[in-house]
This record gives sequence, structure tokens and C-alpha cells, in this order.
Amino acid sequence: MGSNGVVMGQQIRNTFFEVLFRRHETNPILTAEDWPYAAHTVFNPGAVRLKNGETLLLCRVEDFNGHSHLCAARSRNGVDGWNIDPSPTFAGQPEQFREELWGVEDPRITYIEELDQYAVVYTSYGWGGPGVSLALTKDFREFTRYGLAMSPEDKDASLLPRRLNGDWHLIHRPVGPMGAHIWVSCSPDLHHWGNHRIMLEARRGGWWDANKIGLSTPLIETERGWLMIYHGVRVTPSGSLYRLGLALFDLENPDRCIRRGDRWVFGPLEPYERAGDVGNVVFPCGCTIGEDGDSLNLYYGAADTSICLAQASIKELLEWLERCGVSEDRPLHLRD
Ligand code: BMA
Repeated sequence: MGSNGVVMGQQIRNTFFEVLFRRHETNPILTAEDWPYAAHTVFNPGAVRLKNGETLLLCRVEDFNGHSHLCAARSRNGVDGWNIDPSPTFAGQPEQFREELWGVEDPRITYIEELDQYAVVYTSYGWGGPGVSLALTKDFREFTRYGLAMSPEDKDASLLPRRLNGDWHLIHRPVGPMGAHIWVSCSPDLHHWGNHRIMLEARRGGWWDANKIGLSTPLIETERGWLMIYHGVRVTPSGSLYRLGLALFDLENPDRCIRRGDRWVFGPLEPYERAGDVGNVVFPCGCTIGEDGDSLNLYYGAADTSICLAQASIKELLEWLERCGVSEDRPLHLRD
């Protein structure tokens, strides 16, 4: 073995790659075999720490028709002992919401103090393609649907937890002729959206996050700004590679990027991330923060097949961005 690598099982790992996210030793923490009813795969969960301290995962469950619905799993420690709803918690309702004909996917959860409710922003899948839908809930049992917030093709969306300058802010990822970039849009009432701005651009050419990026978890509020974990998609001759990067945004003007990391910080490596229905995918939709205000639990879908956990320190992520990130104010010709 060369001097820049260590052999761990079947994997060769580069010791020069700074490990910011540590995989939980019991990964995958949830699979379809844990489900109390027939499920093909479980992945891409939204996550939240409830007021009673429990962790709730709103898991994407794919059935044997190929359609997805959402199902809540609750645990005291966020690792094991999951109490899974005995039937789908939130499924498409195409009679009233035609955009949900082929199901609902990839939820992101934000607790909204002003409303004392959780906002669940999810992908609804219908004839128009994937769009962004919104629902509110107090208890993850009853939901008030707001319908489509962003028409197709759009996904990877999440709400900021409070109004800024009087408006709600939705982060989302429309697909356009010039690539798939992360946008932010505003609303006074969660129904009417406008003031659309690009928040983070996909890079070009040979970058790991060229052409297509998307929000991963809801933004994390820190003293230095909104911390974003985003995914970059690299298309290769044998399929797409989904990896994660970090960026930091101004607290009052979230379309102003303060720092962005050039390297990815987490990518598929373990067998359960490399192989599955869609191999080489790590796809987080939710995270929780420990009582210390620093430990981050990142819940992610592995290879569109199972649910995994990786842990990090928010302080370390911010320090890494400070050290290794670049300012997005640099001239465009240096950015591509
Ligand atoms: C994205 C989303 C995710 C999925 C990923 C990899 O476009 O559809 O739900 O995990 O592709 O297949």
C-alpha cells in the first residue's frame, strides 16, 4: 500500500482527505427489512428532533409499484429502537393534488416557530415531472397541504425557519437550459412566490459539482451564517456520482454566498453506498443537532436503498470552510 493510503476492509482510503463526517458503525441504520409493511426500499429521509427529544425521520419508502410515499420513524437516541408507523404516514393524494400522481419523495422538514408547526417540503411527482410541494403539520399525523409551490422541473427544496425582511424564503433547485442551480424565492403567505434569485451556481467543466447541484438538508443557522450542505452530481459513463459540499450564506441576505468549499466533503465509499438500486449515491434530506448545539447527525439515503447516519461537528465544518473555502466574490473567470 502506498504512503498516502490505508487499507480498511476492501476500501482504500486516502489519508489526505480530511474526514469531517464520520459514518455510524451500525450503518445502514434502517432498511426495508425493518418495515412493518411491504416496502421495496427506504431512503432519503427528512429529519427533526421533536420537542420531547425524540428523533423523527420522515422516510421515503418505495413500494413495489415503483412509487414513493413518506413514513415516520421515531427513536429516543436517533440511532436504533425505531418505532415505525404501521402504514404510510403521508402518501400522494392525486384526486385533489394531481401533481402527486406518482407519489411524493425526498422531504425536508423545518420547524417554524411563528406557526408552531413543521413545514414539510417535498417532491411531488406527476405528469409535469417533479415539482416542489409544501405541507404543514403539528404532529406528523395530520397534514395541511399547500399544493405546488414550484412547478416542474424543480426539487431539493426547503423552507427557512423564520421570515427575513417580512418574507418566507424557499430554497429550491429548478432545472434550466443553463444547468441546475440552487435558487431562493420569497413569499408573504406561503402561497404566492416571487423575487426569485440564484443562490449557488453549479460549476462548469471538470468540477465534482459541475452542471447540477441541489440542496441536501435544510440550512443550518450558525453565528457565522446559514450553513448549507449541498450535493453535486457528476455524470460519468457508468452513471452519476452524488457527493456533498459545503457553503455559507449571509444570515440576512441568504442569496449572498460568503464561502464555498472547492472539494467535496463526503461521498460514496462504503459498499452500501456504492451498490443498490442507484449506486454511488449519498443523499441526505435531513439532520438533527445535539443538545450541545454542535454535534450534527446527518441522515442520508445510501444508493437509493437504505438509510444511514454520519456525524460531524458544526464548529469543525465552519473552521474547514474558513480554511479551505473560497469567497464567491472572486471574479467569474476564476470560478469556472
Ligand atoms: C435525485 C433524486 C433523489 C435520488 C437521486 C439518486 O435526482 O431523485 O431522490 O436519490 O436522484 O437517484
